[in-house]
Formats: sequence, C-alpha cells, structure tokens
Amino acid sequence: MSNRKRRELKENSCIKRLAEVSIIAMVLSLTGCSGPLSTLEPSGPHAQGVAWLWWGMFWFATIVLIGMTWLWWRAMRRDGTNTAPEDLQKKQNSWVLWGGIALPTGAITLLLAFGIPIGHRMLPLDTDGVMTIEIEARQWYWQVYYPDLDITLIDEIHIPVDTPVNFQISSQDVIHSFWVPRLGGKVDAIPGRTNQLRLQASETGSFQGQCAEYCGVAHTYMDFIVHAHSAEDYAAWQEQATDEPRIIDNSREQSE
Ligand SMILES: [Cu+2]
Repeated sequence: MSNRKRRELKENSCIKRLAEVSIIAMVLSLTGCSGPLSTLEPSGPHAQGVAWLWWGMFWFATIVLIGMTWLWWRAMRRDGTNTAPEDLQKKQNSWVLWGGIALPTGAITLLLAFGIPIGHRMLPLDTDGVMTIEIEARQWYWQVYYPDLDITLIDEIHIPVDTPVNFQISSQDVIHSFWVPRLGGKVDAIPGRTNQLRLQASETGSFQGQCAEYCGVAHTYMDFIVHAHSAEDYAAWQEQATDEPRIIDNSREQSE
C-alpha cells in the first residue's frame, strides 16, 4: 500500500471518530436546552429577546466554525503552494484583513446592534404606573418587599401575567445575582447600591430563579420562585396576603 493511500485511510478513520464524538457531544448539549432554568424556553418578551440573541450567536458561530474547519481541511491537504513569491505577502495581508479584522469587527458590531436594544428593554427607564418590587439578597435567601402592599416574602415572588414589573435589587452582605432565566436577564445584587431590572411573564405558571453569583457555602441553595398569576388570581392573592401578613423567617440565616 502506498504511503499516500495509507495516509488517506488514517485520515478517514480520524474523521469518522471525530464525527462520532461530535454527535455524542451535540446530543448531550441539547439535553441542557430545556428545563426550569433554561434561557432557551422563554416565557416573557424580555426572555424571548435573550433567546433570539442566543440563537443568532449560535448560528453565526456555527457558520464561522464550519468555514474555518473547511479552510483548515483544505490547507492540510495541500502539498505545496503555487503562489508566486511576489503575491505571497499580498495574500497574507488579505487573510489578516478579512479574518483578523473584518470578521471580528463585523461579529462584534452585529452583537452590539442586537444586544444593546434587548438589554435596554430590560431597564425600567419609564417607571410611571409600573408595579415595583424591592428585592434584598442576603446570605442565603431573597427578601421580597412590595412597597405598595407592605408585604414581605422570602424566596417567593408573585406577579400578574402580561404586566411589566420593575425589580429594585440590592444586597445586605456580599454580591449576589438575581436571575429568572425564563423571564429575562440577570442583574447583580450589590451592597450599598440598587440595580434595576424589568421582567414580564407572558404566561401563567411558576418560574424558577437562582442566585447566579457565587456568594458563599450555601450559594447553590439560594433559589426562589416567581408565580405569575392571571389578573383575578393575582387580586385574590393580594387580598389574602394583606389579610395574613407574613412573618420573616430568619431561621435559615442563623442556621447556615
Ligand atoms: Cu449566590
């Protein structure tokens, strides 16, 4: 068997193995695309924007990866170059210009052109008549306060569906991060500072939230739940909650 034939056989077996590993990796990755903490299963307009941006980045990166792999494959199979020495510098410059400058500049411009408006929609720039909930993070729970109702809850938020809600987020100890993946982006809870986030649910149901910034030994358990109610159910919850004010349970803080 000639050396060339042997090399081709070896290459084909490598490609087959690579394809098998890629398929297994892809299937394993796809299992993480759904679930209570998946940004790819949006349930609100702001989360939908984040999901679209994610898919746009995913397909763009896939096209770039395929293109680069194809170029690499072509380069590896070439036995030599037919480029005249005087054209070599010109060719190298064009690779740097297109691959090193134009491609990353185009990618970043596209990302900012779509990403900045999506991020802006999650900022409560116009607060007139919009419901506000104050969130205070503590090691390791979330204190939820409704200023209009004078109700305090722990790790539990109730909102009406199809209604924008402004969250004012702060922390009493270390930096935490407030995140409800199916309703929108995440925002840091920073001591001595109040950050703003607007979220909206487009369907009723319960949505899981999680602290997304490592904040100490019990960080993993710093989760919470957002219940999105229909208008009637929300009014009923409001009435019940104001009739039976909750008592803040600090036992978790003391026991940790
Ligand atoms: Cu945390």
